[in-house]
Amino acid sequence: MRGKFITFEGGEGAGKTTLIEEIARQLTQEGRPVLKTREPGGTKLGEQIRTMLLQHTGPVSPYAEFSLFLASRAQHILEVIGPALESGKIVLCDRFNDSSIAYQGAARGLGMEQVGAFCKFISQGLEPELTLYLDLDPRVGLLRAAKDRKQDRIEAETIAFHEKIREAFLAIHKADPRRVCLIDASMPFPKVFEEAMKRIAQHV
Ligand code: Z5A
Repeated sequence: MRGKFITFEGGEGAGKTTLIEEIARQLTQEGRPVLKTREPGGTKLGEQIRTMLLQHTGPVSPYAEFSLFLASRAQHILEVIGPALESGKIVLCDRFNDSSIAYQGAARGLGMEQVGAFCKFISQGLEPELTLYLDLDPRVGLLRAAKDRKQDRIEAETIAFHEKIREAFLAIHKADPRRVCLIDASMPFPKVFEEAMKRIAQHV
């Protein structure tokens, strides 16, 4: 692959979307080819799956939920991420395998290792070379997210659920600090951006 695959992870309202926008603007200004995308979503099929995952009312089996995230990812790699990397782009992706490991593996209780193994299979070994994990107290993140819009099905989970997600991301960072860089997302946004650009400059 000629491009660079960079993912952004964190709990609700940590600032991923805002950060990706700014990084894309900066890299584009520098004349670099950039593609912004997100999970679940990024393709027509993936966006339909996203609506099902976030807006469905009534009980959802954690296995069904996980399978839908994987389906969205497989299509995303085929249609968007793979071709962009082949053509030499810097792909900035809002969430990827680490989200499945944290949300479905840890918080939904399917097991981080098990979920990790399925993710590896579905993503056919494709791994980000850099992951920026925005670490934030979930109470603060949920308040930030609530300012902009109505809560979705996953955001509406208990605070204990969101705390498990943070613990899982911290464990993922601890297990692979070379790939997964932790950024303190409680800092003012310009500091978060500066820190993120420093990390990215080491890779692009
Ligand atoms: N999910 C899963 O369970 N399994 C999986 O495998 C995958 C995903 C791939 C996707 O929804 C959901 O799917 C998500 C995980 C789950 N859970 N939920 N719900 P999403 O994409 O809609 O949710 P999100 O990724 O958490 O997006 P978000 O809530 O919009 O958060 P964000 O993108 O990290 O934050 P933001 O929109 O950039 O910022 C939120 C607000 O904070 C906004 O007003 C900003 O101006 C403000 N902000 C940003 N940075 C700062 C700083 N530094 N200080 C103060 N305020 C700030």
